[in-house]
Amino acid sequence: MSIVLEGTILGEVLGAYDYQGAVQDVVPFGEGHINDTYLVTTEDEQGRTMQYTLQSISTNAFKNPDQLMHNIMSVTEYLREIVEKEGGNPARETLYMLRTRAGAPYVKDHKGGVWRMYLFVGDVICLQRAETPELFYESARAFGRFQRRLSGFPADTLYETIAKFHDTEDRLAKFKAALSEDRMGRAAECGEEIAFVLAHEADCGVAMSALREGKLPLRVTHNDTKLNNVLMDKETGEGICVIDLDTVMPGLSINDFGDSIRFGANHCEEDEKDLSKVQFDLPLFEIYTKGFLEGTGGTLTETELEYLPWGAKLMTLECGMRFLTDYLEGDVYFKTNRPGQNLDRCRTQFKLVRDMEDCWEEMTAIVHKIDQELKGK
Ligand code: ADP
Ligand code: GN1
Ligand code: MG
Repeated sequence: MSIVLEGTILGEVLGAYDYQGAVQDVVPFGEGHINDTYLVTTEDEQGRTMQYTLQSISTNAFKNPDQLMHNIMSVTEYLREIVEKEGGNPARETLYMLRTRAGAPYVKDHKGGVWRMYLFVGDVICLQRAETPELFYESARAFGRFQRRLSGFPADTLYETIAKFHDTEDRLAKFKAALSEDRMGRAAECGEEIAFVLAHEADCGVAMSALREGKLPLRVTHNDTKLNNVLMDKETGEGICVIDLDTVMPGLSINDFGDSIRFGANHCEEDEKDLSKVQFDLPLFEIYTKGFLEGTGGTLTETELEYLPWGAKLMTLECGMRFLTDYLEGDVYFKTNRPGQNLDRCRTQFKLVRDMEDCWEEMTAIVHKIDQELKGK
């Protein structure tokens, strides 16, 4: 039995594609903060079912869909070749974007919405929290491997899909602009958080200065390495497919490392209200470091290794600043489902930054120890 989609936007969009079978079901899916994702199930005449991911891309976040989809098409095609060469399974180890009947990489609906469709990777789990250290380790290997596999990709052919995405100095400037405008009159209730940002002004320049000085290389990076952006095999727990490729562009390896630590090296929700539950977990930091360095396979420079703890701290600080900026601006960027959610998200991030500061020496020592172990020293 197929469902009736005539006259709906979903029907209009699906009509542009040559998927297999008839559509049985379309359901909202996933817990991303940016795009709207649907799982589409179809069935052909022989009763075989197929599943697809249909996604409407946030045009608020991503201003140029042509450039965005150019990046994704070229990166996924490249990854397919690399995975094949390495004897892997390209159908599971990288996303496969469908082209429309007209050969385009995306569809624009009559209201201006931008949509893409890709094969759904089945028999996987997608975690919102590091449920076990082993799964966190597997996610680290997958993100590290992703970066290694793209190390030969020509970075200058990629567009910057969000300008200055992880430019923490620019994020600070945007925060200050939102604060001085205080459009919603919310600054008064965020005194502590505002003071926290201002006390960390100098930190915001650490990675950007190292990049300008040529100490840190620009690489092809993912830039959004949350645990729920990697699919893990349901049976083996292995991290198999890195998803959410909208922000793949030239960037810093320490940020890919750092964003995963920010999201995964703790046991709380990103918007936890009870800050006593928000604690940076050093053993998880160690486990992730091990997996990531195994995955990157010796491709990181000594300076990148030295700056990994900075990646963790800066991605957490920056993300907290972004949540706070969005709160001050009226929750216009990150999806929210309750009032005050962006402020709560900001608070968890700043608590994690404080925790990291408290164990900075241990973090540095862990990176050094694991690096030495992997180099067999
Ligand atoms: P967002 O930018 O909104 O985070 P994502 O591309 O990360 O968008 O998709 C949102 C969620 O949808 C993911 O966290 C994941 O749970 C699910 N998802 C997306 N693509 C796939 C896929 N190909 N296979 C399985 N799950 C997927
Ligand atoms: C967004 O799209 P999603 O939910 O994977 C955001 C990240 C933030 C993250 C915070 C394009 O990630 O930068 O770190 O929320 N993505 C974009 O949870 O802004
Ligand atoms: Mg996502």
